[in-house]
Parts: sequence; structure tokens; C-alpha cells
Amino acid sequence: MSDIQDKPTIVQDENVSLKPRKRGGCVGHCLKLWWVYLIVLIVIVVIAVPVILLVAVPKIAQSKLDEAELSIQGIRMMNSQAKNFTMSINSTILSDGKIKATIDGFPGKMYLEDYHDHTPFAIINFPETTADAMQVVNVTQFTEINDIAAFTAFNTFLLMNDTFRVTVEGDTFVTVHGIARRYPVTFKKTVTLPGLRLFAGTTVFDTSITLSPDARGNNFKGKTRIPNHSLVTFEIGNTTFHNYLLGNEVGTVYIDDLTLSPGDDNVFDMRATIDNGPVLTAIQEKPYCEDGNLPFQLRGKDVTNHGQYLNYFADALAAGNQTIEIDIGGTIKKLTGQAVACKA
Ligand SMILES: *[C@@H]1O[C@H](CO)[C@@H](O)[C@H](O)[C@H]1NC(C)=O
Ligand SMILES: *[C@@H]1O[C@H](CO)[C@@H](O)[C@H](O)[C@H]1NC(C)=O
Ligand SMILES: *[C@@H]1O[C@H](CO)[C@@H](O)[C@H](O)[C@H]1NC(C)=O
Ligand SMILES: *[C@@H]1O[C@H](CO)[C@@H](O)[C@H](O)[C@H]1NC(C)=O
Ligand SMILES: *[C@@H]1O[C@H](CO)[C@@H](O)[C@H](O)[C@H]1NC(C)=O
Ligand SMILES: *[C@@H]1O[C@H](CO)[C@@H](O)[C@H](O)[C@H]1NC(C)=O
Ligand SMILES: CC(=O)N[C@H]1CO[C@H](CO)[C@@H](O)[C@@H]1O
Repeated sequence: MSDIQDKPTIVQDENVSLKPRKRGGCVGHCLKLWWVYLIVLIVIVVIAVPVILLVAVPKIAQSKLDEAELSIQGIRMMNSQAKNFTMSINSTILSDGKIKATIDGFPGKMYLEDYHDHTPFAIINFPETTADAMQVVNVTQFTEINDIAAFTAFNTFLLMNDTFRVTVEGDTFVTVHGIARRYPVTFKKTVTLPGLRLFAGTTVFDTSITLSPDARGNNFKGKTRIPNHSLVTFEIGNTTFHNYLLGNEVGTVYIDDLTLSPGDDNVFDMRATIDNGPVLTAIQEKPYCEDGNLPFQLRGKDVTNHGQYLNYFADALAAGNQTIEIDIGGTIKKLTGQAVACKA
């Protein structure tokens, strides 16, 4: 298969038309049959050439495009607003580089491969590329959110999963060098991306509790480190979380100006308004009183960025609870100077 594809098609064309000429030494016999050669030539020109140009080349071009591999190194979603954001994608396309061709720029629909109706959550304008073995495609563009439900689903898949699949698909044209014709082809690639695993591994430290709330009503402060297992950097904004303890809501957690980047360097100030009663009751019970840690659960509540409510992040963050152990025993000891004792 690759033998045929490797040869520029022009060469095959010449080989065929050379054949009749090679038998040119046959004067009388050949002259009589000149019309046979003419018909053969016409058949070749009228049928074979168009078949190659109209059927073979586009098929080869499409199959080469299908074999190429798209991989994504990074995605950034910045300046998040209710109806739009700025998206950057760093990606590479790898192919065998055996065909010299140009692929026109095109709008690529991006959708979740494993979500029911494949509604695009974003359209990315792919620039013109060549069929070189290694193509770097870095794009930064203003992106309209045309379908909030699809974009919320994307954020939810990103948040909840270890990995998830995104497909980029669009119709475009390819020009094979040496053939003055643009052939329609479809670019369709599915990539597997790492997800955020619901922020598994988030920790809270440098905690302090105050007996009376501050001006904003907060009585708990600390820092949180949120690991980002994904390739996505995103500006979320001012974010609040429901805070549950042993199945009951005990308060609200606030993280301001939340922008998550890939890696472990996501450390943010957090503050909270907590009902002291249930926390003090729980911390005196076994096993919590033994090491002082209480298992809080956080679930997204509201997201506001520069005055706009971002329901596509709020709804995604509300899709699941993340359990975080917080050293409440140690925090209380810092305030009172005394360790919490187990209730008899
Ligand atoms: C793309 O790569 C450049 C250069 O390494 C980097 O500055 C930028 O943050 C990357 N963008 C994304 C979306 O990963
Ligand atoms: C982006 O969306 C916001 C509303 O969320 C709107 O105010 C703004 O005009 C939009 N920007 C553009 C360039 O369309
Ligand atoms: C494109 O992104 C890659 C990272 O994927 C980076 O190494 C490269 O410098 C970027 N190129 C430009 C022009 O931003
Ligand atoms: C990803 O997360 C969504 C939403 O929680 C879920 O419906 C889907 O099955 C998950 N799995 C994969 C592999 O995408
Ligand atoms: C999160 O946990 C709370 C308290 O245990 C529970 O009421 C709620 O249904 C949970 N939500 C999700 C999405 O798991
Ligand atoms: C977050 O809220 C604070 C007030 O609590 C405000 O000053 C700040 O501008 C907000 N940040 C964003 C990104 O909306
Ligand atoms: C791309 C990248 O830096 N990913 C990191 C995301 O965070 C996890 C854990 O925090 C790291 O293991 C990944 O390397």
C-alpha cells in the first residue's frame, strides 16, 4: 500500500504513456494500427488520468491525513467570561512526511468523544499546515461559548475523570504539491487528555480559627494546595464551595482569584465561614480526637469572575465532593494552647 503512496502520481502517469512508444520500430504494421494506439492513448488520458487525479490522489491524501497523529501539549482558558474566553492550544501533528502537501486552515469542532450527541463545546480555527513529518500548531484565539451545556459537560469531564477523550473535526482542503487542484478532506482526530481527578490530593495547611468572625464573616483561614493533573490552565475566578462535615453542611469556603495551572504549584489563600458547634462536637469524638483530623467535603457552589457569574464552572465544580482532611485539633491547639481531648 505504501509503495503506491510513496511515488508521486505524476511518475505513474508517464510510465503508462511511454509503453506504446517503445514498440515504435514496426513501421507498416504499426501504421495500419495507428488508430488502435490512438484509442489506447485517449482511453488513458480520458479515463486513467482523471481516475488518478479524482479518485486515487484524494484517497491517498485522506488516508495520509487519517494516519497523522495529533497530540496536545497544553490548553489555556483565560479571561473567562459568561459567554466567551480566550483559548490557547499547543499541539503537534506527526505524520510520515512522505507527501508534500498543504492543508488549508479550517474551523475545527471540538467535542467530547464519550458524551451523547457530540455537540461542539468550542470551535478552534486551525491555521494552514503542511504535511511535514512534525508540525507545531500553537493557536491562541477568542472563543465564543455557543453551547453552555456542552461547555459545562467538557468542564465536568475535565474535573471528574482520570482521562477523557476529545475529538477535533473539520472539513478542509489539501493541495498536493505539483497538482494544481484542491481536494476536500476531513480532519478528524481523537485525543485522550488527563483530567483533574476532582482535585484529588488537595491539602489545607497554615490554618487558623478565630472565635468571632471578621468583617466578612469568616472565622477560618488557611492555605490550600490544589494539584492539577491535567494539561489545562484555567482562570476560574472567585470561587465558593459548600463545606460538609459527616454528611451535614457546616459552612462555606471561599477561594479568590482561582487560576489553576498544570502541576503542584497551585497554592491559594482560603477563608471560610464555619458553624463552630458541629466542628467542636465532631473533633471530640473517636477517631477524630485521636489525630485531630476531620474529613471535610467540598463541593463547588458559585463562581464569579470580574463581576460575571460563570455557571459552566460552577455547575462542573458542583458535580462531585472532594474529601479533604483538615487538622482541626492542631488548629484549636494554636488558639487555646490545649490539645483537644476525646470525650469520655
Ligand atoms: C505553549 O508553549 C509556550 C512556549 O513554551 C508557553 O509559553 C505557553 O504557555 C504554552 N501554552 C499552552 C497553552 O500550553
Ligand atoms: C464576551 O462575553 C461578555 C459577556 O459574558 C460580553 O460582555 C463581551 O462583550 C463578550 N466579548 C466579545 C468580544 O464578544
Ligand atoms: C508552541 O508550543 C510548544 C509547546 O508545546 C513550545 O515548545 C513552542 O515554543 C511553542 N511555539 C510558539 C511559537 O509559541
Ligand atoms: C467522565 O466524567 C463524566 C461526568 O462525571 C462521566 O459521565 C463520564 O462517564 C466520565 N468518563 C470518561 C471516561 O469520560
Ligand atoms: C456531597 O456530599 C453531601 C454531604 O455528604 C451530600 O449531601 C451530597 O449529595 C454530595 N453530593 C455529591 C454530588 O456527591
Ligand atoms: C474577587 O472578589 C474580590 C472581593 O472579595 C474582588 O476584589 C476581586 O476583584 C474578585 N476577583 C475577581 C477575579 O472577580
Ligand atoms: C503537566 C503537568 O505538569 N502535570 C502535573 C499535574 O499535577 C500532577 C500532580 O500534582 C503532576 O504529577 C503532573 O505532572
